[in-house]
Amino acid sequence: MDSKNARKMEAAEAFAIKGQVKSCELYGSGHINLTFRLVCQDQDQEHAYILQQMNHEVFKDIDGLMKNVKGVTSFLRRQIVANHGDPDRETLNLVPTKDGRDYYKDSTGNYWRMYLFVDQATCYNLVEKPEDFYQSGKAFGRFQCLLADYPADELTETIPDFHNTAARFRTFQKAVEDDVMGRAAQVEDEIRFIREREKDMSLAYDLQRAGKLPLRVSHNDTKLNNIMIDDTTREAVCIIDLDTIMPGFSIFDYGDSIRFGANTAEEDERDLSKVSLSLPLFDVYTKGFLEGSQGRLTETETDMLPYGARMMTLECGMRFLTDYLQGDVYFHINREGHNLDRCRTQLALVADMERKWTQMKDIVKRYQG
Ligand code: ADP
Ligand code: GN1
Ligand code: MG
Repeated sequence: MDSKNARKMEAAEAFAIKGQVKSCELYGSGHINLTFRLVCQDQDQEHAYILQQMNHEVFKDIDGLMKNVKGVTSFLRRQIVANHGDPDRETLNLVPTKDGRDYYKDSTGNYWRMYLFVDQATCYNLVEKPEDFYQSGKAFGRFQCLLADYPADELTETIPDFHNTAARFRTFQKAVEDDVMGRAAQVEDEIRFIREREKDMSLAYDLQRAGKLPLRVSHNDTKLNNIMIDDTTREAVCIIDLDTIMPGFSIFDYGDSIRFGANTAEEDERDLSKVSLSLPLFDVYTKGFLEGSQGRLTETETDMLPYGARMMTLECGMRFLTDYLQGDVYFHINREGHNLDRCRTQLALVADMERKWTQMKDIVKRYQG
């Protein structure tokens, strides 16, 4: 067994699993953690789990992060039970280690956690049915309502300035200036595109400072593959990837879902002619999100939804380009130039949103009520 496999098995065995490990394979398409599907055999029964090696380069305070996950999942579990739902499927459930902890530090200093595997549900990278996207809008809108009563002061800010786009821009400028990989000359068009939009980047925080945009406990990473759609009922059954739950803006939770799910192409599509904002998908998600939010959003928040979508897309494109310039040190890549491909889809999508700006505004107005 090589050392990576040995560590994975060491980690799996540290948790209170049922039966013997049968298989443990890489799983999913997340960009940050290393995720495995673990299957254990207990006599004639199989039990499946998600085993994750957490990225402690990205998340510096693993203990604080895991306190957030534990706190939020316990809080959600109580609400699901009160509503007669299925708490083993409708929220993430941490599996404790054999000595009763929420995570495990292995012999080489890596951090691991385990969740029950949510079966018969799928995470999509592209919307297959518009109804699924409507359901995910409703679920993310509702999720923010559920978290409205969560004590925000108990949350650790797992990545400071996570959606502070102006701060992200400063990091981007520095990456262009340093140009450690000698790649800047090759991406002048993309750099110019981003720089031309600098003035819009601080609007959300400016409004917040002026008391016009509330900070809310939000998910902050609401892309379609962070929500599980039930294979039978086609309802959004479980919101996953809770690493970035912290105070943020509702418009950015909405916006990140649009960025990923209302794109007619995948996030890393190389053929940019396939990239566009689908207005029908924008429409159904907006409907779902506003229904799920149950009238809790202020007028300014609703007015700012299209801005949230455009800003999350621009910010994400800028983050991919920053990482490309810095040598692909943040997002996992599977091929040469992967982060540049991702950046280009995001910038193409921003350009299309700018072309469709009036229609986006009109759709939001229609559901504003
Ligand atoms: P990352 O931060 O790297 O995106 P995620 O927590 O989103 O990691 O997990 C990566 C993928 O693993 C998800 O997109 C999903 O496909 C799968 N996954 C995560 N948790 C579960 C779970 N409890 N049950 C089933 N699949 C899961
Ligand atoms: C990362 O962890 P994952 O793959 O769900 C990233 C998001 C980006 C997204 C782009 C902690 O999300 O912020 O929007 O990639 N998560 C973190 O696909 O940086
Ligand atoms: Mg994820």
